[in-house]
Amino acid sequence: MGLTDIMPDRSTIFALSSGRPPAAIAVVRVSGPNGGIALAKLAGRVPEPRKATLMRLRDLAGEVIDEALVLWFPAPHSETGEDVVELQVHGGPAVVAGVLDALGRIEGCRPAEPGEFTRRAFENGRVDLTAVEGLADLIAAETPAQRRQAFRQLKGLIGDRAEAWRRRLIEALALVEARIDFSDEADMPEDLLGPALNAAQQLRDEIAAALADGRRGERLRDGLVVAIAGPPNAGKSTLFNRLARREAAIVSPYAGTTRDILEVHLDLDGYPVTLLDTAGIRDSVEPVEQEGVRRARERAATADLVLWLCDVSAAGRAFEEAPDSLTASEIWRVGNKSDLSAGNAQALSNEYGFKYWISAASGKGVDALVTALAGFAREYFSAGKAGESVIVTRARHRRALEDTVAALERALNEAVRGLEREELVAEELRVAATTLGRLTGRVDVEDILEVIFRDFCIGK
Ligand SMILES: Nc1nc2c(ncn2[C@@H]2O[C@H](COP(=O)(O)OP(=O)(O)OP(=O)(O)O)[C@@H](O)[C@H]2O)c(=O)[nH]1
Ligand SMILES: [Mg+2]
Repeated sequence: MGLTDIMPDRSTIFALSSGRPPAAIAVVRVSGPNGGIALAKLAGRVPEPRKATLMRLRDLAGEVIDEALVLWFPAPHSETGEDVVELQVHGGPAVVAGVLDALGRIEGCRPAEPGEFTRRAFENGRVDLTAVEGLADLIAAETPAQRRQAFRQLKGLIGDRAEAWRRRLIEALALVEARIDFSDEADMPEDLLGPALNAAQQLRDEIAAALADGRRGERLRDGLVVAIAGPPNAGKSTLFNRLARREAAIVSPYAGTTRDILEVHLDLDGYPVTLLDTAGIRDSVEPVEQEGVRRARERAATADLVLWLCDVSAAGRAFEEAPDSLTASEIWRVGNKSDLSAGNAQALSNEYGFKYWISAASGKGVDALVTALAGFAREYFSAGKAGESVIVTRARHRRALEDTVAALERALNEAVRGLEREELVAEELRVAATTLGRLTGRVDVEDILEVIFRDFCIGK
């Protein structure tokens, strides 16, 4: 039983699946029991399954709307598991409106809600929850690395792994339950608990190892956070705009210009980076600026990397200030306004410990900084064991796996406290299987248990 078998919605849904018209081509999809009827009404007949067929589409009054490439996927061999029609029409607004209008007039057909096609695919067991998320990530992917990760997830990298773990867990559970149920029988194998506990231990270790990934998968989805911070007027917003390649932030000669945190998404060598511009950090009595400084400190503290920017022409003042209060895992000191500095760049740079020496206004030295940022991102995302893909890409996955490990831990602890506690062991294994099932949306422990018990041979 799937999660949502309780009240299946039998209506036939349709939607424009491609982007906003006008476009060369628009794709309209229909899914549901009346898909064939709808197709017959619009195109006059239902073509051969899975074969692109050129057909005239007519409205209900018989007027031709367009000539379309039509695809017919009868259930269950379709994306949603239902009867599916795909109409590739010319992507003009009036064509699309005409097709949608004609479909809306057919009995049992209605416009789809957002995500409803995918929801039906899930309800009909065509995809699991992690694949649904992978699909959403693939559509949202902005960089090649994000795309690759999303595609792997769509194709079951975490879903298949979780399902295999869950099966093994339920097999272990079956052993424990068999011991409880058949403990009176003389010819019951002696040790059912031992193998069950071994399996539980192994699973706990494997899942814990998958969790120890430095959260790289989640970061790849959201982007590595790089915050530009530093004293007021250092040129933070100027650098931010240069990296963003647009005038996103207000730049002015007045210290204390930026108050809110600004954010842009960058693609650095295929890796996603979320770049933040923050308020210049200083003691201020002005309440709005104070709040800006508070936010700046907070976001910089949790960033993966802080670019601590200083105005090198303000010698002896601002750039002495060390970002002591910042607890970010990595901080690079960047000297800015090199064009205004008369002194020997290298000497100054060494003296004040600048890692980079740039002019945000002219762009000098910024390329080297960008290259270093890309290198930082690449290193961050490829820090794992060679050839091993991260499987956890969302907090939801992490929570489910952590809960599973905790339940396995409790099961193992119960077993240590005495073999007579097998009922409690079984209970915790059941909890572990259910939490793991939340990951993929499969929660049918009983079904699998039955299958296992059917070929369980306890002297019978
Ligand atoms: N000569 C020179 N001026 C620069 C450079 N970078 C920024 N400036 C100027 O410095 C002033 C402050 O720049 P901003 O980018 O607003 O500085 P900020 O660090 O964002 O300032 P706050 O938001 O107030 O903290 C502006 O007048 C910029 O034009 C640079 O590399 N060289
Ligand atoms: Mg600013």
